[in-house]
Amino acid sequence: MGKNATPKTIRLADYRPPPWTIDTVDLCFDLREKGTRVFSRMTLARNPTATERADRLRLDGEALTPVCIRLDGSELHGDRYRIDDEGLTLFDPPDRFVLETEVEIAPEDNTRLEGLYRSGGLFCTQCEAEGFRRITWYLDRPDVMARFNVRIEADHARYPVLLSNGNPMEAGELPGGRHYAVWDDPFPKPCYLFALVAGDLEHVEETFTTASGRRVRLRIYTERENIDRCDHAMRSLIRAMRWDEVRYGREYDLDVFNIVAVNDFNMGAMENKGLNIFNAKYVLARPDTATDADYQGIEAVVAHEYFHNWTGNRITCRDWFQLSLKEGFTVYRDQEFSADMGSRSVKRIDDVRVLRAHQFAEDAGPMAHPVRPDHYMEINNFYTVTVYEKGAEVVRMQAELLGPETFRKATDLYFERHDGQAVTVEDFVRCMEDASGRDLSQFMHWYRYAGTPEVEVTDEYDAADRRYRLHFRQRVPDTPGQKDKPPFHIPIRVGLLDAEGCELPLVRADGAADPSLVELRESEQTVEFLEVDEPPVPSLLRGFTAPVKLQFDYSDAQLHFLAAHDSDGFNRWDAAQRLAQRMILAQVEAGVDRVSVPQDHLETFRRILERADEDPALAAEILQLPSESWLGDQMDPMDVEGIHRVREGVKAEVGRRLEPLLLAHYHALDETGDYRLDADAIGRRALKNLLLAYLVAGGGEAARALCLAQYRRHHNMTDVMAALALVAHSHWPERGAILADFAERWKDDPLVMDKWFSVQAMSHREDTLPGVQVLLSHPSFSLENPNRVRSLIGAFAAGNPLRFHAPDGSGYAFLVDRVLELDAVNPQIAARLLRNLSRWRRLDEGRQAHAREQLERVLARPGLSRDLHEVALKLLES
Ligand code: 7ML
Ligand code: ZN
Repeated sequence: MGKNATPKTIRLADYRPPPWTIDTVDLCFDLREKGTRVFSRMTLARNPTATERADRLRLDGEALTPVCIRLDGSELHGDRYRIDDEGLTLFDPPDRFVLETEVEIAPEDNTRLEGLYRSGGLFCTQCEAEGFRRITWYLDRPDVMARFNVRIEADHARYPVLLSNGNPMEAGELPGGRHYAVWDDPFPKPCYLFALVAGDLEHVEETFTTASGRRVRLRIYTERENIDRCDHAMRSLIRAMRWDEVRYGREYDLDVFNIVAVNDFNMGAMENKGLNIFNAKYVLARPDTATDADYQGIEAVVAHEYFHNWTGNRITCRDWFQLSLKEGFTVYRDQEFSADMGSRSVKRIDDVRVLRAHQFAEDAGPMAHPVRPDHYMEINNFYTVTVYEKGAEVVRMQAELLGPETFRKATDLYFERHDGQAVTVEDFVRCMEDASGRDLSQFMHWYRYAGTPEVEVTDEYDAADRRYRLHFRQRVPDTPGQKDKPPFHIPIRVGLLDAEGCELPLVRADGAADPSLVELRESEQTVEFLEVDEPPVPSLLRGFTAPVKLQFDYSDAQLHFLAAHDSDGFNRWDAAQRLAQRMILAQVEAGVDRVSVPQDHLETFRRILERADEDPALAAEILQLPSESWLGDQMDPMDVEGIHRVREGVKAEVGRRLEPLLLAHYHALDETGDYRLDADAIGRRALKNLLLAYLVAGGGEAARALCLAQYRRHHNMTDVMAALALVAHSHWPERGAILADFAERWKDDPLVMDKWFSVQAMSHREDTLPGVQVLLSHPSFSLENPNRVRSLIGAFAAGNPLRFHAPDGSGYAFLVDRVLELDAVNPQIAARLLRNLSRWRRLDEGRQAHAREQLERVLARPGLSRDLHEVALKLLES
């Protein structure tokens, strides 16, 4: 076995400041198709705040071929240093010195897509978290912040564009058809924010004038053939820049801001200082190639990466355990930005849907970890929904507790106090405390303990005293390595509705300043409301103010009432979801032969549809059934087939019973004129396509004709994909021809072909897995491209519970075959893919046996990557 055989655990408790710091680093890249060289010249100084006096300095470095090492100008003697697989050790270095090194690297062979690699005809980088060590020897840790100056040399004809961080300083010609460019970044930064791009790229350009009058040149670079798809990303960037000025008082700080779209990228995008690198999926959009969801994704990711300039770059993380300091906060910021750009409740619903479906599952499974983990083997495995989405919820709760004005004061303080520093979650929370005068020590539990708190609520109405009481009881479940947790500090927004559905005024017995905000701190707590003239219906956890599972014994009638009348859009949706879940799970558990839908559900459905004009996007959210995987998470063990059968049965029954109504609304919502991308048009398409899905499930001939016509009209990609997904599930004779038509139109467009792979991988048909097997050899597919892997293999494993969890274990065997192949190509992607097995303990015994066998097969493989090893181990240990 190789160096990865016994991965060691890194612990937060072992954090020590670096023994030396790096003040400046000058890099020179001699880019070649073969034999790329990296020259580095760094000035180092002993760190005065180091806790002990070290006699050696360890620099990280992997897959580097040494050429030369010089210290203060002289070639270093062989007994002054040692090189191994993971770095360079200098013995007895001086207190201050200049280290010059030269290494050779092989970006052309780098399929891991970490460090410097080739993507198509480009050179590009991805350094977060620990990719920089694959470029040169360095203190590859975020608390070492240095000033970078970068010179790039490359063939002029093949690589006319040479980019790095900061401001462009100089460029010119070199002998032999080569040229160079020099970039200087005036802001000290950790090396994970380093970036370089070289290639033959086109760009679009705009000028942005900041609030204080600074002019910034904005550019988005892409391959020539995609230059007509950059508009939306550019407009999103400008909106994000303005929003950050208004909402947080944050201005951009360099002369240029560049975005590059690349085809081969492990994640969504990366916030490198002044040079964001993006997965092309989150830049490129045109109405005929991108869906509404794609457009919204681009706006959110562009904003997310831009917002990192302050939350991540100007203020960075002390160590990787603090990852949520930048990611949780930045996700919160991008969520609020999107909420301001579109419909706030719809955005909240979408975010909570992701949180509940993925983060709650993570928190309840073998990979559960706190928002701030205290140990890891491979940091790449901790870019999780817990660190990101629950981390965002934890920031949101603090904003909720402080209120908007105080929260703004607190963030102002954070930016002022910590600008230019590498800090911790405690530093952030201390700013919240200092700005508000509140004690948030109990609140810190949210960072420290894993597991989703469960809050049980009961109520009591006292007619004689006109008092209404809510009794709360909270419990935080045990998670791997953490038992018997103390009660959390939980903000719960509430409202009370009278029989007409009107808000009752809230008068709190405890005189709370904000009577609608309940702050739980105890395991059991009661809140009393005064002057309540009738027994109210409580609307609890409005806007989902805390990432908890809230239990209240609502009657069906109360839920129907809330779904129709709650002034909180989020809770209208939530009530409808609870009802649908109840109805479906009851029938799954009863094992009914004939699925039915009660009359009052149809009535609520009708009522919401009839009022849908006010907010079609919200109506589409409310009328959507909970997903199979969410429903599965509510059962123990989950009944994969039962859930699928009943959920489809409900859809079909609604489609049949409401057919005329659905058809009428479908036609009313259908776009006649030009395609528009505003919130209303997006909402109308979402609702229309949901109705189409119900109609097709109902099985009527009219629905099928509508669906085929919608595909053939090719009006916009949202409508095309909605129709194509329904076609892909179907046994219609046209299915083959339509899928072939789509592939023929889009075979040269990889991002669109990803959609074609996904709809086939997610098809309910029994022949889906063999179909996916065949698609592995499609000319557009490649195991080396993460987007292709996600769209075919990831979509099958994550988006098709029925076929992935086939009772014979074939889905698991297929996944593990691919994971093992991939581990040799791209360990990060392999490890992510394997996580699709993390629910395996929640399945029946037969499926568990198959899953265990496959996980054991992974662990038995010699030479596993650290990434995959850690995931397989944790999944089996549970
Ligand atoms: C989250 C990112 C990474 C990993 C991007 C990589 C990032 C790390 C990077 C929300 C929106 C867009 C991208 C991501 C995401 C997983 C998710 N610093 O900016 O966080
Ligand atoms: Zn981020």
